[in-house]
Amino acid sequence: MRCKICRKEKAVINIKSYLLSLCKDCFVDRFRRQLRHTIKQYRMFGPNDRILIAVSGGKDSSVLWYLLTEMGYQADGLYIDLGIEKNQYSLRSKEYAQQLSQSLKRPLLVYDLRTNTGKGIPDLKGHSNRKSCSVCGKIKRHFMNKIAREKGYDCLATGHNLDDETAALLQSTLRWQQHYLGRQAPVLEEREEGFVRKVKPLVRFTEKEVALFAFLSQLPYLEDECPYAKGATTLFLKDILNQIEERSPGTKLAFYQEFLKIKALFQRELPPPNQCMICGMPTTAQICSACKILSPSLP
Ligand code: Q46
Ligand code: ZN
Repeated sequence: MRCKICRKEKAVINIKSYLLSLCKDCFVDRFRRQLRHTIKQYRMFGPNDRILIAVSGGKDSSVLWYLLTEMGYQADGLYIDLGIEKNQYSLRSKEYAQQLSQSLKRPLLVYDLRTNTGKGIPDLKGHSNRKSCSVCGKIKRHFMNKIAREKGYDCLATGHNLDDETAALLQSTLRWQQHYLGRQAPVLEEREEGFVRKVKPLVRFTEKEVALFAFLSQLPYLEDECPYAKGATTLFLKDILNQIEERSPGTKLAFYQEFLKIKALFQRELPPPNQCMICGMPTTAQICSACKILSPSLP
């Protein structure tokens, strides 16, 4: 099959939702253009902003860091060492993050959970994998926000792609969780009370597109899943969405984009948060969820 744009080269991908087959060069060009467009469309950041990228050693955050650096943004990396020893997961993912930092010549901040709190995710996890991910998600969000604020970054960028966003959207929709629906967006504005601005520049790309970009650009990244990912609800929902996409190409993008048009219906004025009695970070309770996880004996 020939590329539909240049009509010369052999196609490497068939994007069914656009009825578009593309060769290597046309695919990576289009990827870059779409990323620029997304950043502009949602006014994610400007050329003078300092961006902190949550880097995991995986494909999404690696592609994001690589491209933002190539586009001339001041983007530094933040790697949170979760202390996951199984399959040497944390050790190996950190090595990939460090390798990318060196090749991009951009600083990588490393926050070691075990050194700083005395506990890694395996020590904090509950009885099931589902519990590990929910604990891990809260801990990561807490320290990413804290570090981005303390170091004075203008925004925190994550590598969430269209598959991640539609899986989260499906999960919230199935239970009509208005609080989550009201807060799901490509940009979460900074709130004075201590939440840094959060942006997701890869929201338009499927996991498959990001993986192909990483492969074609020969970007080194850790292909293994986290050992706790097995059985996670998100993977199950992604699988269902992929089956729907297979039968009806374009559904994922439409699901997400049409949701953004009606998202205001779910937005609620939030009461000003309290300051956590332990760490001072914003929380709706007296003690934030991260401090509760780290000190389970607290009330
Ligand atoms: S790192 Fe953490 Fe993920 Fe591992 S424990 Fe679950 S949430 S799967 S992105
Ligand atoms: Zn706290």
